[in-house]
Amino acid sequence: MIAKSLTQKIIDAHYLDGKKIPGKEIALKIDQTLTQDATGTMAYLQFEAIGVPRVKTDLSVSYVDHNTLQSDFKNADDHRFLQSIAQKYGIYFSRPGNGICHQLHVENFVIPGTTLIGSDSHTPTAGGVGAMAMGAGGLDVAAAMAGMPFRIKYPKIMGIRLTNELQDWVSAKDIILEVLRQIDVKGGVGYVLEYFGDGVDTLSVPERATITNMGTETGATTSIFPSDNVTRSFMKSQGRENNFKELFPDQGVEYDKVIEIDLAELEPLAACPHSPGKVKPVRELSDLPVQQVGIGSCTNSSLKDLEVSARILDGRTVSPDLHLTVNPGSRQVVDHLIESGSFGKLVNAGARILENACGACIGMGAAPSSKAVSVRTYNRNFKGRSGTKDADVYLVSPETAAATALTGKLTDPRQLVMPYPKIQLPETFRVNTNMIIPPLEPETAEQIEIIRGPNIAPLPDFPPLPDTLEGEVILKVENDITTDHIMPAGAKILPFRSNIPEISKFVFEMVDPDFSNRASEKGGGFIIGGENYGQGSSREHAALAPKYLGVKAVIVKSFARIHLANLINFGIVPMTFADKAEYEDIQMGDQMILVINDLTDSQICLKNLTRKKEYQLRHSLSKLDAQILKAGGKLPWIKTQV
Ligand code: MIC
Ligand code: SF4
Repeated sequence: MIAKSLTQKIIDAHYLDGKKIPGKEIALKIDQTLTQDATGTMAYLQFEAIGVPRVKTDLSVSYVDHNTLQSDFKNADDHRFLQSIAQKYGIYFSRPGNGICHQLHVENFVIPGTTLIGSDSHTPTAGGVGAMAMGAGGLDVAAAMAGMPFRIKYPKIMGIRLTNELQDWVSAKDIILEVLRQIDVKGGVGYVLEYFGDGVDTLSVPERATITNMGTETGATTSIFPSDNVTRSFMKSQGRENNFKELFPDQGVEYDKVIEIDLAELEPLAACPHSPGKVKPVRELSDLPVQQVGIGSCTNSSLKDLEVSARILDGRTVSPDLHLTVNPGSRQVVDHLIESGSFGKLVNAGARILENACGACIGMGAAPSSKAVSVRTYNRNFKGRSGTKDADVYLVSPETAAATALTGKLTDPRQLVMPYPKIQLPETFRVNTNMIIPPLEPETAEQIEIIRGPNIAPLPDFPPLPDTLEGEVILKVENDITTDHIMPAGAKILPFRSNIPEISKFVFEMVDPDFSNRASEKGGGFIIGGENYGQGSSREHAALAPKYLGVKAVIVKSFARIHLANLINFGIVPMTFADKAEYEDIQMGDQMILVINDLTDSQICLKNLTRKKEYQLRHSLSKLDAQILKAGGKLPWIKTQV
């Protein structure tokens, strides 16, 4: 018998069909789903359109954590819509202010050995509890709620061996930053990252969750830790021991690739602007003046993260040269901080306490000043994401962030003259689920009326694709274009997530402010891009809004996984160059023709009428993907199936 990895065990237990060969498509049964409000409104509009009376998963949860600024009626309308949808369709609803979806899911719902998909790219956070948890577009989550399988490319497995133990002042964030230093933002594509080795035993579940959370930034399908005694104690401390299941890889499992991290050798690290993969030791960056520090986000807002920060700040004052924001992961975290007195320590040191929500991480308030250096415990530092175009964002551990908050300069926390505050997690957490509304009984649920404010626009209709796509190149972009470039977030734009006509006016706003107008005028066209196109978020608006503007095909050197799936779901043809050098040849304004009558053919020809040239294209579309594309996208395709 072949020794199996954690991932292979979970896949085998959820396998429905497909070839278990790396890169080939397989279908999985999905046990749990989660959504957050910024992607959830669209996901539930699509779920409604599919037309099943109640979710078919074991558990589905709708969180509200992104759009909580409520500068006008729009966010609040979305919240009411989401709450009524949850009640109608058998979904748990986590009320606004309860906390960040990933932190809450780890506290309340994750079960080792299960499958989870979420309409948020950091859903792999749950891999810290031994679940196979993946980010997906909202439509894929809607389909899973309707009981349909989730399709992924069968992954390769990268074993990450952790040995020894972290030194004082070095923490889980530095481990994932080291992974990023080694494999960068594309190194995880096609892989699941599995952690093993004796170093694993030294990490608590929230620390593991920090690592699996930010594994997303490597492009990996997901990341996972075994479910061991540490997991058992954590679940017990959350009153959920009955959900515990042990899960280990088989002895002698062979990984497709192995990387090694000696925890004892690690030092405080930082990801430099503007990529989570540009990692350097903090000591090499010391003395850089800093204007803002942010502690929190789904990466580092657990009790341990905020306790450590509070103890470092205890009795001192945040440097007058900067301001410090803290966004706790959940009410449970806050409750414990109050109990231990640490909340007061943060407040008295001068921290600006934000809501238990995504907040500054997604540019919802607390934008840094012009040309500021902002040091954050978050997971993404893409240009402009903070809300300030010319700000430089560094990603660090809570220890480094708190030390920096005191000195006003990027500071290696080992320079602080104090003993390292070692945090003991509570044996029993203060569990209080009163802000999570459980599903209604089916008879009562049926009576619920869905509440739709004026910001909830109906879904646009997309017709089947013709055999020939014609048009101009309306945009040419470089490598590593993120979904934050394609469909920016932030306080101005996020409120339109349930309104495609409105949000589409902001597509590529930071790259080319004219894009949306030009696309509409020209009746759409083609986008040409470089490597890793669409990295970052799971937001399907990065496909849906360009589609609304008439984008027909995106032709690039390579794609990021979730965005590729989203393009297919919304009927935009995704192709890659057979010869990457041909990217250079094509210019904005070139007239193109792409014949797609047979998408099962692995070679497709792109004609450039302006330059009188032909280019060979490749794709990784399965037969099913081809059908979905031709139908105009996944929703019309599902309708043909029902
Ligand atoms: C993000 O961190 O970029 C987000 C906002 O959480 C996104 C989801 C979204 O765009 O709504 C993600 O990571 O998937
Ligand atoms: Fe929210 Fe930021 Fe986490 Fe995305 S990365 S889920 S915006 S906290």
